[in-house]
Amino acid sequence: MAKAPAKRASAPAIPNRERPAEPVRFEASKGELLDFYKQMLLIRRFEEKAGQLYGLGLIGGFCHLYIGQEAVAVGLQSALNGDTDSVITGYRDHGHMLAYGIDPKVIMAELTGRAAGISRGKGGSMHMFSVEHKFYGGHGIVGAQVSLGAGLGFKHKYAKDNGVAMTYFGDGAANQGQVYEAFNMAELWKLPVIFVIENNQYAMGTSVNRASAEDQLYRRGESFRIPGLQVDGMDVLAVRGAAETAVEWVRSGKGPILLELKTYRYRGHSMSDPAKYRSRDEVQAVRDKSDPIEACKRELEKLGVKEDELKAIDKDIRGIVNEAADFAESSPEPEPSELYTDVLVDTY
Ligand SMILES: Cc1ncc(C[n+]2csc(CCOP(=O)(O)OP(=O)(O)O)c2C)c(N)n1
Ligand SMILES: [Mg+2]
Repeated sequence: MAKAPAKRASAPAIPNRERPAEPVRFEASKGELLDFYKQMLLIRRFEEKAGQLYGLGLIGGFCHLYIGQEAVAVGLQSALNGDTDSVITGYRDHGHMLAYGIDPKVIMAELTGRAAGISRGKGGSMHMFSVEHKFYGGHGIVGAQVSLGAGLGFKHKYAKDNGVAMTYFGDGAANQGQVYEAFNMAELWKLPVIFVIENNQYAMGTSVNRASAEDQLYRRGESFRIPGLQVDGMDVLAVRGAAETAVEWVRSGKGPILLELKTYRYRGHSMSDPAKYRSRDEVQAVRDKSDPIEACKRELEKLGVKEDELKAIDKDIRGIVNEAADFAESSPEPEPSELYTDVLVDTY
């Protein structure tokens, strides 16, 4: 049985290594908190719609939803500079794109395999990409994006563009060999990379406790002298606070940092997972006690935001998502001739 998301733990000391500042929970203004709320709700409603479209057969192939993990992408990416900083993740990628301000229409069009999609309808859920938005995928090979993320960090350092590479991966991916090769190079060359482990407690049907000898994943960088912080990934303000610490550390040239975000996914691994490895009660307990959007709503209510205003926001967001779905459904599929474009045909 998975553990409930825990509170942040301090970084253990690495001998002769400066420690990052202790993260402070972000003090958001009402406007900032409303923004976080809207972004998290957009991801949730978008993913619910994607689940429906999948059920209707409008989305094919694999489809991994981000429901439950919204505070991670929103809290972290709100601290980035979209003009300079790059983001890369695995196949559970819709939320990271929405949190980076990419139009829901082109994401939904990609999911449904339409020419207007962000990868021209030829990538689908797992293979979205936008250099323009500094979103570098969307990768189906578990852990592959971590080495690529180190490469993005190398690029930022080489070009002296002051950017950082936010490199997300899962608790399962954290056991992949190439992750540690990337850690070594990133620290050795002091690359500006924020490694983010989204510990949603499961890798497909395997819980983190069953698969990981060291299940305190924020410690996984210690052998490479990369400091780590464990963060409550269900609290958008705690996430944003940790992001501030991480961005400051990395941007000032101190090398990479590792964040472990304790979170939870409510849906199955992908749309085709019946999730028999955990009980409904377990999922319900997290929903009841730790839902990131409900928690944010309670904070907003404390700041005097009224129920009516929150309802109006939900209505607006449902409108945006429905518009994205209508756009996707009414857009044409790629021309058959597109089968032969964007394909590597040379030999090297
Ligand atoms: C190299 C490789 N091995 C196995 C798989 C099959 N696979 C896809 S997702 C997954 C689990 C990964 O879990 P985690 O890293 O925790 O990410 P999450 O799905 O929880 O976001 C596995 C084993 C794969 N895609 N690539
Ligand atoms: Mg996982």
